[in-house]
Amino acid sequence: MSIDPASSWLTRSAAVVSAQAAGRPLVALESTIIAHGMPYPENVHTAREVEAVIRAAGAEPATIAVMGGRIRIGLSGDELELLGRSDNAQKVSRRDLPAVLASGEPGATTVAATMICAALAGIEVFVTGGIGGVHRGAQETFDISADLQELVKTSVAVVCAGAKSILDIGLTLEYLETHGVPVLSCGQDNFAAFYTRDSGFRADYRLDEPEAQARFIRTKWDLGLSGGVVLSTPVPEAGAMPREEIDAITQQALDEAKAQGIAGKAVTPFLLARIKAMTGGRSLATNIALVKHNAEVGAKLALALAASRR
Ligand code: PSU
Ligand code: MN
Repeated sequence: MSIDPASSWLTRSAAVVSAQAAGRPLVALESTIIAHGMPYPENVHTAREVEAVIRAAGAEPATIAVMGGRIRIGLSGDELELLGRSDNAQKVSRRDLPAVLASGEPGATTVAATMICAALAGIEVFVTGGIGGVHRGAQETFDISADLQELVKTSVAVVCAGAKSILDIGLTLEYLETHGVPVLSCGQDNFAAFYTRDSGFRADYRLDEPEAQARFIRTKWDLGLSGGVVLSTPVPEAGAMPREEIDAITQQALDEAKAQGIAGKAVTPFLLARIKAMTGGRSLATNIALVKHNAEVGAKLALALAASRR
């Protein structure tokens, strides 16, 4: 039997090992949202709540991060706390993984890097807040998140509340269509826009039931059509923000980024931080509500996908 060299970089938590041994489905979670997406202590509190939602639904959460030169699949409560408090965790996307593993520094994985690690660990479903995409003005800047290429390559289902309107959502969907990445929607016809329920763009297929979502995804992979699937579900009505307010704030953040010459991997964190500051605590409440809802949808999908394998 040949030994897979990638597996020597993975360390699974005890909870993940026993879930995999028992055939209990896993749901991957990213760590950028903990290290860079929310302030302490709400980040750690939310990470724990999201894990609890997944467990209550009968699946096992596996929060993914880089720590001590290892890809960690599943973190303990203490490790979540450490990551949540740390102010030096690197933002790790596909191209950064080797460097951060080699340095031994703590790393928070983006959607792209979390997909890679989930696939290495044999996890089919990954829950996040919002995916990266084609930035507004990408015709000039070429700023297209590595998340999209990862969705092209890596066979993991990504459950999200759509994408933030800091992006050009229309071009993001065009890009995914060109590369054959299906965009499914749960609960409404349209693709969601993170803080608000409706991006104004239709998803490719509306599939409300986890069994139907699982059938779609399993069929794609059975056919050898490798690559990811986006499953978008809108933030619950009660948690959504008014569209006009978030649009105005987004425009101001974009103007500031341009004026300050922000570029490269700093663009997304800059925009997220400015929006967070300008909306005060309300955007944080929305963020927490949508991630918890995504976790519920993702856990049900993981159970249905596991059942479809038998
Ligand atoms: N969009 C959000 N929240 C986030 C991110 C994107 O609404 O936290 C993070 C995710 O980790 C995503 C990354 O994978 O930013 C994309 O960064 P970039 O645009 O540099 O690829
Ligand atoms: Mn970018």
